[in-house]
Amino acid sequence: MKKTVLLTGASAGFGAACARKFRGPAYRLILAARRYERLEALREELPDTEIHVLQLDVRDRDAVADALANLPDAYREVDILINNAGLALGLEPAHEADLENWENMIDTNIKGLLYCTRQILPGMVKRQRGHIVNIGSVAGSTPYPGGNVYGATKAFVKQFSNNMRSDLHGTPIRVTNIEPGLAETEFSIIRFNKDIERAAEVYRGTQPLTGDDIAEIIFWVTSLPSHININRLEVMPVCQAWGPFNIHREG
Ligand code: NDP
Ligand code: 8X3
Repeated sequence: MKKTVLLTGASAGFGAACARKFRGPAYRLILAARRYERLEALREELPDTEIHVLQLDVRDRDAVADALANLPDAYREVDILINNAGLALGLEPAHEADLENWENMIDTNIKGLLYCTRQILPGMVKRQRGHIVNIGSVAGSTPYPGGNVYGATKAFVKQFSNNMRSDLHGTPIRVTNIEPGLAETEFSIIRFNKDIERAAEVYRGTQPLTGDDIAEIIFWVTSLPSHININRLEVMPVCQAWGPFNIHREG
């Protein structure tokens, strides 16, 4: 049976890579993000795939509720929710960090994820089928200087995933938290406010994870036999061990 996948943050990085990985006749995709033209470009790139494009800011509670309550008929029954939209802003220590950046990360990484989940989950429970894949981070477990609120939002995502799985115990619904380490996407460009050189320095001399690597993992966890639940999956490139500053660089 064809599965419906709701993918937040589909306009770049892991999300766009997931759209490409889930292309084809087995899935119908709801692609959500703020940058509508990027989503339209993806739809044009994937003509063999049923796609509904949703311009959505996950921080807007009413907009999320409205958009997800009024999906076109064919897309109403979401089988897989990939809560991927998220960001880090800044790397300043807690005593110097920008409060607006903190609020933005909390609103996106925590509250946005909750708004989407709360809207989609009742239907999954009613239908007795579904899989929620949250995108956490190694930063949710490993502290690092300047990771303060970003890491705390991802710790929230990890524990919320665990607790949600407890709530759903006894149902067939699966919950997975994917926890990537160093991955080259637009993540650092956003974190450093479009300072391209500073962002490039994060990956200099390394072979980081790619969006395709993470999409492969998400596809795998959602394709496993239905009695298997991957609870947490932490993944780093080989050049990284345990923290964003513990990276082996060539040259
Ligand atoms: P990118 O910056 O490449 O992509 C982020 C995506 O999130 C974009 O599609 C962006 O779309 C979307 N997004 C951001 N804010 C909002 C919002 N308010 N409403 C809707 N969509 C939003 O980064 P990644 O692909 O790397 O990041 C994806 C997830 O992976 C994030 O949750 C991030 O924290 C996590 N992660 C990333 C790692 C990395 O090293 N790259 C490692 C571990 C976790 P738009 O701007 O169009 O709205
Ligand atoms: C992104 C990975 O290590 O930069 O979640 O926080 S890290």
